Amino acid sequence: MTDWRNKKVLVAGLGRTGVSMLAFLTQAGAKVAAYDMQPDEATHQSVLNHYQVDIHTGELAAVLNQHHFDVLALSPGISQRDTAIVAFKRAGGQIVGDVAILAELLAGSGSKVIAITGSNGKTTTTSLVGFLCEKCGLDTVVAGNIGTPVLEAYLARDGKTADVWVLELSSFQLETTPCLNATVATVLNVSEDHLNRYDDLLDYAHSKDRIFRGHAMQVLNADDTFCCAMLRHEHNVKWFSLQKNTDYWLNQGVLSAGNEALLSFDALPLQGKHNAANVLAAFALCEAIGLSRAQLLGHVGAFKGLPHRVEKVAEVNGVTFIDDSKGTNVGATCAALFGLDKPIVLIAGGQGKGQDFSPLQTALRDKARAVLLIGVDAQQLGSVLDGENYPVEYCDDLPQATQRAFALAKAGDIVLLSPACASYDMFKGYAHRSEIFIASVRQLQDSQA
Ligand code: UMA
Ligand code: ADP
Repeated sequence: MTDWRNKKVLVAGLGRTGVSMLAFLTQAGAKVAAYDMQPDEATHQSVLNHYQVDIHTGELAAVLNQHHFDVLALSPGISQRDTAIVAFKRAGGQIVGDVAILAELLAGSGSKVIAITGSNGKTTTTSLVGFLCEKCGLDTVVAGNIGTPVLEAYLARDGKTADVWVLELSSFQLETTPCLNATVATVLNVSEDHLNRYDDLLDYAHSKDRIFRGHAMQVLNADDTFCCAMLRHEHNVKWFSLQKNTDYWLNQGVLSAGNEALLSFDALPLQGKHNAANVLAAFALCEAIGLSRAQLLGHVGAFKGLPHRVEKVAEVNGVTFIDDSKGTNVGATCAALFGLDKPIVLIAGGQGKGQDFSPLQTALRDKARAVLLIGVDAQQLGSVLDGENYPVEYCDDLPQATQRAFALAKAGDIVLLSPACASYDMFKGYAHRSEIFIASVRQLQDSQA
């Protein structure tokens, strides 16, 4: 266990993670300073009110050159490839992240750790696993990329151990986690995202693969080439699949464990086949820590899914409106399209993050009634869909796209908002984008009443 006393630590990034690391490290006796290139005004003041620390701003390189630190405690939003950080490491400095600190604290505590990453489905699967663990009577902590930083959750326990920690981990958080040693871990899938921070898809996949370091049992997606390549022969492994007869699979609409039928996916209040994959992974993870199949089957039907993730908003004149504003990359939107079995008018576009949009061609073929595009990278997305057998139109904003989608849809169709893009060019975030979509649908409903 690291002895933090008198270690000189610079906490870099004063978002939620940074503040939680500051709180933990101060309590652990480290000599802490903080850095943020541009701290939020309220956070800056609140940190000064609670801690006696220097807060550095501006260029990280200048701060690291002017002061001596033993350790840099990095927030996930800051890449270790920053030249100042590379130089710091080369000079013998140590890098640490909040998940690595938690892993050390939990070692030998008796708590089980379920760790979940993947390009898509992390939050849904983490919430479902947390829900099932709680319903099965375990003292459960759910933390990580889902929202509550792991050390904030740890400090809130005030020394009380938990039965199980369910951690949603991003590739960023895994970059600073040398060995999580989870009880069981999964990479749900790998598709393009965050490529501005990695050399290529393989580099990004490598960072996700770090989740298996230690003795973790593996839960792997048999339908995903990257996940298959993550198999470690010395580890226990369980497979899940939407196609193949594996440990947990979807057999003609029935969630199954090998040859045992568990329940029909249609009986669950979740939309889209990708959610069947999330449920199968959740079963594998929960059974790996000893929860019984009978108990899990008793509770899974009560999980309603999460907002803005393939969520039904309303039906207007036979047209179903579905909100998948959290579909912020191509892989997510493809999964949403593949998982819905009706003709679709898709509303997409926003900030494309440099992604390759071409997988959307196949996902839309034979299924799209029309595609309506909005946002800064609309033309880039549209150029990939040129020459397909459905109309592609450009709209000024989301309300206009929603109205136009309704005009083009036929009774029995779905209007799906699944942008495959980030939202920040036009909205405050994906939840704000949903709000505008839902308000536009309500207006349509009123106009038809
Ligand atoms: N900052 C710098 N220098 C930089 C970048 C950021 O100083 O180069 C500063 C910013 O000015 C800001 C602070 O760092 O004040 C923000 O830190 P952060 O970006 O690490 O964010 P946190 O508030 O600590 O939130 C992080 C995760 N954010 C990111 O990974 C970007 C949250 O995931 C996570 O919920 C939280 O920790 C708790 O674990 C968000 C996210 O978008 C939801 N994650 C990505 C995703 O899901 O795709 C990975
Ligand atoms: P994450 O936390 O990884 O962003 P979420 O559970 O929030 O994942 O889901 C985000 C979006 O990803 C959903 O709106 C849906 O479009 C898509 N999605 C969810 N689960 C999966 C999955 N297992 N495979 C592919 N796409 C998925």
